[in-house]
Amino acid sequence: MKILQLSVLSLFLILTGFETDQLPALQDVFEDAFLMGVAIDRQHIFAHEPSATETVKRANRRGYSYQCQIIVDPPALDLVTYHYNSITTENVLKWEEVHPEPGVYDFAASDRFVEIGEANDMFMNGHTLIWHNQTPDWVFEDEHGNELDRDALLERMRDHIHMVVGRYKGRIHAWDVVNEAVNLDGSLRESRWYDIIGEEYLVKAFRFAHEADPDAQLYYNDFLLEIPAKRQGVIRLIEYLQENNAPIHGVGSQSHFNLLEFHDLEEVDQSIVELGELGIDVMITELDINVLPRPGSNTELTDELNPYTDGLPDAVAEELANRYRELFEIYLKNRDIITRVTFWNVTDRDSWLNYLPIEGRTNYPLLFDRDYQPKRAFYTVVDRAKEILKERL
Ligand code: 9MR
Repeated sequence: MKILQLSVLSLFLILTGFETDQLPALQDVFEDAFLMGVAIDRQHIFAHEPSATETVKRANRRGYSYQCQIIVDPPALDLVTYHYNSITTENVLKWEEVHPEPGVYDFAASDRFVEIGEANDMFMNGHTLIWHNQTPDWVFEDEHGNELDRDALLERMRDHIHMVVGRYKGRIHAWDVVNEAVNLDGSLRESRWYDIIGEEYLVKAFRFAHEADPDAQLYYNDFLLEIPAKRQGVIRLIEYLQENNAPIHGVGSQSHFNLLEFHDLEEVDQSIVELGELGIDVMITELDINVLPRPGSNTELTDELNPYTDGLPDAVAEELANRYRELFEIYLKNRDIITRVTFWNVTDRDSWLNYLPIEGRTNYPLLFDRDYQPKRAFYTVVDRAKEILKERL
């Protein structure tokens, strides 16, 4: 009798959709593996302040800034708090946004970011302190427009890091201290930081961040670490930091992939293993898969470069799902090395790949579509992760 009652109850639950309605949360599926994170921006941070539609500055890949409008996005914030246990600032802690003019700091967005993280008990990553991009020219110049000397720039760097990291001491858990300092061939990028201070700017940035918050986790972050020459350059950079006693605790592999020219998966795997040998945390920090053709030097928007304005064809959705599955198989295999996997943006609607390197395209790089719904790639990743993690129990 009891058995009959139970099966009637399960039938009822199945028929009413009670069990299937509850979408698995990524943070639960991957709980035993690594943190699951996402980059958020003003439209999420101010989601519950509907009057906060605003125009902000964005830089394209040539460093040219343009204005764009941000419209608040409450459903996306709900999705963030449901699925993720870590958040990263997409833009609001970059120099040009948090410190737009000499002596002028704007912490409104980052304060709110921290409140959201604390209210939801999330691991928070501040992106980024020292970068060649989205850093105003005045940072490198005196009041007459002359280039600063080494000591003056170091002082400016110290003030900025102390102010920003110090404000969130004990609250923001981790920082991408230096971003993208290495060229494709493995040499150091000749940014203005490098030109004026020399390679020691790297050590100094980490020291200043550590002074400002001795408990914060401090990371180096870069892209295309799947390419051996670049990876070797990043490994050399980290070893240089370690030899000079710079407090570095982790390395972020951005992981911006392209569906049409996908990296050799063995190199993806190899890069995680080799970075793990440095003895610091390894994170996947900006994961997405661009499904559109890469424009090369073209800057004109053409139909060829924007083929899926009416939706993603089934075959491409399938390919995207398979690529994500293969990546997560590698991440899960290396789960003793990887501490966090962070997606770069919440839904296809807010991905940077819609407006960079060409404005006005319709891209589909993430696990959630423009209507906040999980895509085939979401279910493929979740199902495979459940299988793998169950096998390992
Ligand atoms: O997603 C960011 C976009 O909104 C900005 O306009 C762009 C400007 O350079 O930066 C994007 O984020 C980048 C990140 O900070 C560093 N790695 C590459 C990311 C994508 O370009």
